[in-house]
Amino acid sequence: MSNYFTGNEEFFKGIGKVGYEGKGSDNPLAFKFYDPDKVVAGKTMKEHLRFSVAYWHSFCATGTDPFGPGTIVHPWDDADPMTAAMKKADAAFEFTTKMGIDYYCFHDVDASPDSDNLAEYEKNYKTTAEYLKKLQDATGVKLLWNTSNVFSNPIFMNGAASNPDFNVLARAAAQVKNSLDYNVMLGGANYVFWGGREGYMSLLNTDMKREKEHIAQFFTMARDYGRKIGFKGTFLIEPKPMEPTKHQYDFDAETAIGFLKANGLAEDFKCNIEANHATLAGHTFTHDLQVCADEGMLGSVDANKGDPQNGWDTDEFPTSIYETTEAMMVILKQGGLGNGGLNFDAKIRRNSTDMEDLFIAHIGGMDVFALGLEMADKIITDGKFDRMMKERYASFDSGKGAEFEAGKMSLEDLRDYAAAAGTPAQISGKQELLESMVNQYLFK
Ligand code: XUL
Ligand code: CO
Repeated sequence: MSNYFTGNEEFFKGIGKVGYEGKGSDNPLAFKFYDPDKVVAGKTMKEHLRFSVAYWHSFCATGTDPFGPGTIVHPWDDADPMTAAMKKADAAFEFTTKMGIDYYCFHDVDASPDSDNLAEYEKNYKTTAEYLKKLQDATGVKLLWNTSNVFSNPIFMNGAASNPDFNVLARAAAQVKNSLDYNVMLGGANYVFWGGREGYMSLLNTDMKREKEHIAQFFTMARDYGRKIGFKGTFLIEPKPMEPTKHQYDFDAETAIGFLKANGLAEDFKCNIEANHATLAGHTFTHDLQVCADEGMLGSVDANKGDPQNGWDTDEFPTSIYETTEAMMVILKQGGLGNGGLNFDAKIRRNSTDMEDLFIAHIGGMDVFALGLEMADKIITDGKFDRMMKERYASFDSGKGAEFEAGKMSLEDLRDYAAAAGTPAQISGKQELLESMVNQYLFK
């Protein structure tokens, strides 16, 4: 088993490399649908899906909730914070290589011990990043993105780039600078900004206009610095409507894209769409994906799911074949994720306490996306949905409809056309038929 990890100690003992066994397999530690080298729509599943492991949920979270302490024990914990960081990195790369996943994502303080003292923070981060580089080189695992956690430390209780205190904003900038430096060193494909505490709880103490201007300035400086030091990847904004603040500024994809365009950032930034954030915003996952795809702004995905009965970010592993099929339809139609990927920003439940549960959760998530990819490809290749969509808008393909689209008609022209055409006939949207057709693909 030693070829599956490079650390000093094996943490996930008794679990080897996860392989594909097919849908008939009873082995919980095998893929049923994800067959990495299988070619679908001209590329292997591995190339399409570009899975990534989230450091924070997988190797840091212990299952704490507001009602009780952690339940999940990490054998890589250590009383000395730097020793713990190295052991955690070993565990992360052991897990990722055993899963056959090519990418990982991390926040600065997931991997490296935080400190209020900037010099100590920087010293820790340097040592950790150098160790991560060694593990990347040894395993071939790559960095999909990193980011700075400028929301957990109490310093950031009033926000980071939106903080009313310039001193805190500068401290956040220091963390972002460090993360960009190490992103370049580690060959990161993207750099993420999730809003953290960039939002407000009450307008009675918040100058919203000024805070948003500060965020735009902050992003501009980060973009300029990143490009200066050779960051060639994509900057990503990860929208979320609420939590931790009552109102997050990057509410949803539409809002984030509008903000980027208004501030001259759309060339360098795209969106990282998280399923559970889209649903918290009152949208579907597919809605936010489609909004981005339509604008050429879909950069990457945080693959997870919420709970339809819960109004918060439960960050569960994806299991819905309907959601993944629709998501993969959007992704395939836009020609793939480019240098983005599917990052499992998902955590095992508080009472999932066996070491193997982390594997089982990722296997389930990868399988449901692999199946979604195959189904999306079938649906797109068959072309029935596209034909029905085209037919629905056919009145704009020729005649006056086409003239309207080309901007060749006035409001008076439309009035005269309506008068001549008479009362429009009812045309069914055929929603139930389309929904049933999806089931025919999934279960035939
Ligand atoms: C929080 C969230 C973050 C980002 C990275 O809801 O999704 O983990 O993905 O900061
Ligand atoms: Co996320």
